[in-house]
Amino acid sequence: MDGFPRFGTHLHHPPPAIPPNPTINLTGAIRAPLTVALSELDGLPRVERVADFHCVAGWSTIGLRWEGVAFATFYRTLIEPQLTAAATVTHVVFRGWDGYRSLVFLEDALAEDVLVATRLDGQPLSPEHGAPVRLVSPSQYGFISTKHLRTIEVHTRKPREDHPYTVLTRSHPWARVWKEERHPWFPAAVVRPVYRFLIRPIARLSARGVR
Ligand SMILES: Nc1nc2c(c(=O)[nH]1)N[C@H]1C(S)=C(S)[C@@H](COP(=O)(O)O)O[C@H]1N2
Ligand SMILES: [Mo]
Repeated sequence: MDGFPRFGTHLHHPPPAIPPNPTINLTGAIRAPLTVALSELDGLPRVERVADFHCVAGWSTIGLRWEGVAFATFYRTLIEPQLTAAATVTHVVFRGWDGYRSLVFLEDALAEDVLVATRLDGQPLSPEHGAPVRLVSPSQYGFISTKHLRTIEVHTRKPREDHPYTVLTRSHPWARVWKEERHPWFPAAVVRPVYRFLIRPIARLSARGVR
């Protein structure tokens, strides 16, 4: 696709309101809930990654340049020291200020290309692409990459789904792009035409939400 559409379950809704001094809240298998000020990200090593971005629906944008902190660095520095004794984290939930959430295996979240991103193509993240900070996991389909990151939860087993997923929009737990893991049950060739049909209306509705 030319350009990078705003895309997601927000549809025509505008980007969520962000408080003046946003924090990332950490919860789950840690000793006590913790808030991380976004300014604390500046104290961590920053990285830049150029990557393609693939939505499970079938569109891709080539060569986006993200800047931020590697999630692995964020995890090792800010989360791991807070884990309760004997906690073996298996899953991580990323929640956005708009109520969106993604569920990721810890080992996938720790992959070296996964970022807590604050900038895209040399600019601070725009409201349509996830301001003030978003997850970016370019090797996985876009639904993993929660925008407007608000809360990170660490879990020691798979948490229960809190979304009323329909059969068709059920998400693949790994969502690896190179394996074309678009759907947990149906082969990619089956869901591809259905999802593709949805690209235009979703992109159009999503764009309306920021005008
Ligand atoms: N907070 C939030 N994050 C989200 C979504 C959303 O609706 N809300 N949609 C996901 C989906 S399905 C995709 S493909 C990407 C799209 O990112 P973009 O809008 O920056 O193109 O964001 C993901 N992250
Ligand atoms: Mo998507």
